[in-house]
Amino acid sequence: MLASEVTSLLDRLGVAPDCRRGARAVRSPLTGETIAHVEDASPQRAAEAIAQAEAAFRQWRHVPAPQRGELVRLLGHELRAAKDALGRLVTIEAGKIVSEGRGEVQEMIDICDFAVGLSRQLYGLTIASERPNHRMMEQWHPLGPVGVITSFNFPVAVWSWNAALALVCGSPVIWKPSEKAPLAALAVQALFERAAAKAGNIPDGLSTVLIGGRDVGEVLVDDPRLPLVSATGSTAMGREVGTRLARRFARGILELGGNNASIVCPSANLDLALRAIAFAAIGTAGQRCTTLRRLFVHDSIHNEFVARLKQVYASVRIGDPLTSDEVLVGPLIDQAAFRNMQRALEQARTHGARVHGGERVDEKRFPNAYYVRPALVEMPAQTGPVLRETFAPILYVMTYTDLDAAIELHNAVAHGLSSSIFSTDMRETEKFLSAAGSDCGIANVNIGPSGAEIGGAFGGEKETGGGREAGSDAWKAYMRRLTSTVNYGDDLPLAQGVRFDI
Ligand code: UN1
Repeated sequence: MLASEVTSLLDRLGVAPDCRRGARAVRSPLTGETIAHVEDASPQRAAEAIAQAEAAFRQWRHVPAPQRGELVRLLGHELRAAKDALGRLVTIEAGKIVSEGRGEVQEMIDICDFAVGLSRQLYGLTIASERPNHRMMEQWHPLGPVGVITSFNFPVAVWSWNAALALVCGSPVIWKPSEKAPLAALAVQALFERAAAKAGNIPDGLSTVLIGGRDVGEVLVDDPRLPLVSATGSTAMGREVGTRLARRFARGILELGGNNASIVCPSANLDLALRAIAFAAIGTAGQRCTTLRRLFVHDSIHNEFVARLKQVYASVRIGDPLTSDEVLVGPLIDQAAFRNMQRALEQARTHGARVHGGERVDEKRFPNAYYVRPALVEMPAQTGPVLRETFAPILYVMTYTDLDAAIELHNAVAHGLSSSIFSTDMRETEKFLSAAGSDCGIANVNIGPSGAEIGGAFGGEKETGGGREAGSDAWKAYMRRLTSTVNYGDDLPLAQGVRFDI
């Protein structure tokens, strides 16, 4: 049933029929059924794509950046027109609710707009020289073809954060999407090609999709013609990618998940905190890298607040998001995700947890899809599974009395992606944002840790990998920096007063 809807969505999005046959079955987490087949790229095709990207780079780097921006403007235009269809495909392929599927496409449109503006603002510097009649400057030049490896949970937006910037910066993009969500990637490639045809004079191979598993990713990571690889996924994956990139001195942008926490202080607006925490912990069925996974609640409000949270967890609507807009929790991506969740809950119990929810629902109706009630887990201490990221809707709740101690605990995990504090006391909020506060790449006040806008740099510290994508000056990663000193005089004064008279 879903398969025929997918066929018509792919038709509408312009995905050619020959991209839709092959040995790899694509499954929808909504029902577990096979919705399409695709073909993996052979190693030969991957090598060809890299050669083409390199050739495209030689042309594209000469195109003035504002003209490169025009291509990204047209891509944004295609995305606007396709927002409903592509959003729905994201829902079917990744399982997120319809509003989040559309939101993901909006995030792509937003970064295109950002990149178009940026295409006239790839600013360098002029630097005061210590030598008379000399000028120093810094220029930014295109870097070269960029490999982008993305994960199932944001199957298209993460590509766009990288691609929109890379393209205006003069760098072609080769994309290996998650093997769990290749259809949305093929659709985005079709939209890109439509934009390229409208722009005219776009070199072949400026943007390519390579479907496949780990072996295709490895080709991108190891090829010396790709000076930058941006990879989103598990810390285990990132550790390997980072090491292999370091071996050939390539750059990496690593975005490897988080074990994100929030602190709820006594002065917080608890109605607001409740809604924010529900979205951050339950939204996307806990499958965002920014999902809220740990919650520290002040002991003076703990019982009241946790009672309210329990009500939300017990009543939130779970199910196939295509059937009703009231569904807020879609399925887990697959059986492995379900098993990981159950394993974490089991371990939590051995650490003294009280677990509310977490069980499978709708199993009879969907024997091959994995819907769960989100789990609220009261923990006596930050131990066992609380210390790691489990990609599922589990919120571990702990109590605290002293904010400094809570911040210590907050930071005492391996990841450092996102964080937040709920408080109306500016001494508390400023402390949380200070050098001695949250050690994450993102720290918010009175909102949850997820749902970032594209204008800020996105990414985090420690085992999150250190990369930054999207806004602020993240564009610099896709360019190379050239420092130049120009002597417009007739003397040759040397820096640092060095004398060298011949
Ligand atoms: C991810 O889960 O990989 O901040 C990215 C957010 C989204 C992006 C999440 N804008 O939650």
